[in-house]
Amino acid sequence: ADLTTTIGDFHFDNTVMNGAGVWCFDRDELSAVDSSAAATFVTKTATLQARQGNPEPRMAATSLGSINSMGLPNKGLDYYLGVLAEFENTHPDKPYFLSTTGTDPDDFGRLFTKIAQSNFHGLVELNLSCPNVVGKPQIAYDFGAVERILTQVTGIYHGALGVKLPPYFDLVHFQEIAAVLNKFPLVFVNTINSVGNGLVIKDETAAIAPKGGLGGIGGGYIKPMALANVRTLRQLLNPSIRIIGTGGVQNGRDVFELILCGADMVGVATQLGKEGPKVFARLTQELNDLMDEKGYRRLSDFRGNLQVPE
Ligand code: RRO
Repeated sequence: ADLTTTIGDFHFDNTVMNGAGVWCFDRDELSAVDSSAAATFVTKTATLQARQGNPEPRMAATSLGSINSMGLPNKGLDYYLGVLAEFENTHPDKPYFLSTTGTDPDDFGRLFTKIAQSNFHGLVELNLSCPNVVGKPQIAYDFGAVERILTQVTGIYHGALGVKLPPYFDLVHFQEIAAVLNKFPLVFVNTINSVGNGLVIKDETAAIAPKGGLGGIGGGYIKPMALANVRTLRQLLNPSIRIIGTGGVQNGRDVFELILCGADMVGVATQLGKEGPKVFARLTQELNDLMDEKGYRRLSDFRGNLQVPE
């Protein structure tokens, strides 16, 4: 089947990619995803300065998914811009994603001034949903803050821009975030980040150390929330805003369901961590087989076509 997809003016020859945070910390990890069947990659979320992140243990896998409180460890914006320049030179027709965020209100202007002055010509994913920086709330649960940041960023940066959102759980919140996002020339939203501040226990001890054991939940636990967020935002956002669906993908059927809810591209994080970059070839094959069975030849044959019983 034809698994090509489009976000803004960018064309991709497949529909699966990594979710930010997994297999994207440095050039070696990004290179492994680049060489896999993935359509492209997104970098680890970059801040102005490199960060060490939270104390270990800060990530744990379970049979049902994962918990993490990494705390935004990354090599800094300049590093990722440098690596992206290499990949963009080597693969001029392959679009890449840079993930970035601020930890202070005045970071955003500086980040996007730097990106605008760089040679980067891919897509920027502004992460408004990190749950794990001690003392910093998830930005996108504050709708006024989202509007202020996007007003500033879109005044500085005119390249392809999208946002990474946390899961929402109330229909009023879906309406409020969509109303804000629809005011800006975004080309995509990526939904969802991990479900913030869950708790996993092993024996009598929290599985991770930071924040008293609380961390972002990923994997199979969160697939229903990912589907609901993709579906509902697809119904509320301007049609020009494409959707990257992320959350709970373990097999080709999960990729199919996110697209059925309206996703244009699908992110894989927890399962990529468990399986490594060969996961992309498996997911691609499984999606292909499922589409063959159903007689679908391209993603647009079923994208957004979720049926609901009468
Ligand atoms: O680094 C992290 O702790 C982290 C980030 Br920035 C994020 O956006 N989502 C997540 O689950 N972990």
